[in-house]
Amino acid sequence: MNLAYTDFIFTDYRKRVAELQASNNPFAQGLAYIEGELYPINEARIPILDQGFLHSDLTYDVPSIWDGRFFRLDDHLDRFERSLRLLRLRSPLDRHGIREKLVEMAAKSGIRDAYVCMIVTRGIKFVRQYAPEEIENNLYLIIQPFLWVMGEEMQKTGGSAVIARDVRRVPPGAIDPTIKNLQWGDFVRGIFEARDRGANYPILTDGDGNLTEGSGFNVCVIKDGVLRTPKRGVLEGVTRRTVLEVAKANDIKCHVEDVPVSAAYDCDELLFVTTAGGVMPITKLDGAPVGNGEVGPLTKTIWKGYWEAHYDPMRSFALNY
Ligand code: PDG
Repeated sequence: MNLAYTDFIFTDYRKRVAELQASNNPFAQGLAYIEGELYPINEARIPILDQGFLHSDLTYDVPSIWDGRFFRLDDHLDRFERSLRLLRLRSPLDRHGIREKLVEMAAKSGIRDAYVCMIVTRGIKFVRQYAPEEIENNLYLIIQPFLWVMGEEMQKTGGSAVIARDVRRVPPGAIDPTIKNLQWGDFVRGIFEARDRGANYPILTDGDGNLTEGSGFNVCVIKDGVLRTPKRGVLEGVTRRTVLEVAKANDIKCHVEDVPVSAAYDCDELLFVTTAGGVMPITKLDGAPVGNGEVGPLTKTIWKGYWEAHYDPMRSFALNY
């Protein structure tokens, strides 16, 4: 039998998905916490006057649960708390409260592989009329079955990408990309451009000849055994951090620095990394093969190490269902 490298996680994952689909738990498709109440995901509604909706005045974060274990939750909470502080937002539940609620929600749903989302919005008062201290902020929590920016089939062969030329990444002086935000105007344009050019994903530049990131993922290029990933103009991804740790443990040299666009055209291996999908190989860029056009050996090493890390008690903890 011809085993794909992706079978390492997907064989068991597919069985868990089938079990979840057969479950009659009302929360099996997901659940949401809104103003203190839990709702099945399809019945969950937000107030129309929420400034998160009207002005995208919010921040959010996305950790994951894999095979019944919460992965790097504290790292996501650290980033979330920093984002809240910088945006002058206060979560109605503190860090401990969010943690407890998410654990409770996951257990209630029975979802063993989850995309987890926490959002704090400004609430219903607009900052044009009220000072931040006068505004009560809203917290939303969501647990859904795991979402894949790149699914199993595409991971086997690698996806295709373009370097966007119609749109650049919003500059950090306009919107700070280290504060996780849902101002996705540049990414949405990038996704349309990628599709128009027959590809799956866009990579956005900083408009000054350097790579930044793509629509929901960090970018890594590998050349002559050295991994490089852009330092500025990007979200400092938790997945990227794990990837750097795994790479170092495998004697792959890593640099977080400015990465010129030319490095993407001239690399051996190209990968996108995000919580919602993990390590995603890109084997075609602007219509041309990346390296030899196949998923490369270092990508496979990093991919495996990334998923192994999900069972490391230093990085994850088991939930009681
Ligand atoms: N850069 C951006 C702009 C992101 O939105 C994300 C995560 C990352 C990098 C990677 O960060 P981390 O490794 O901490 O996950 N975005 C996921 C993707 C969702 C999607 O549907 O595209 C998220 O926001 O859930």
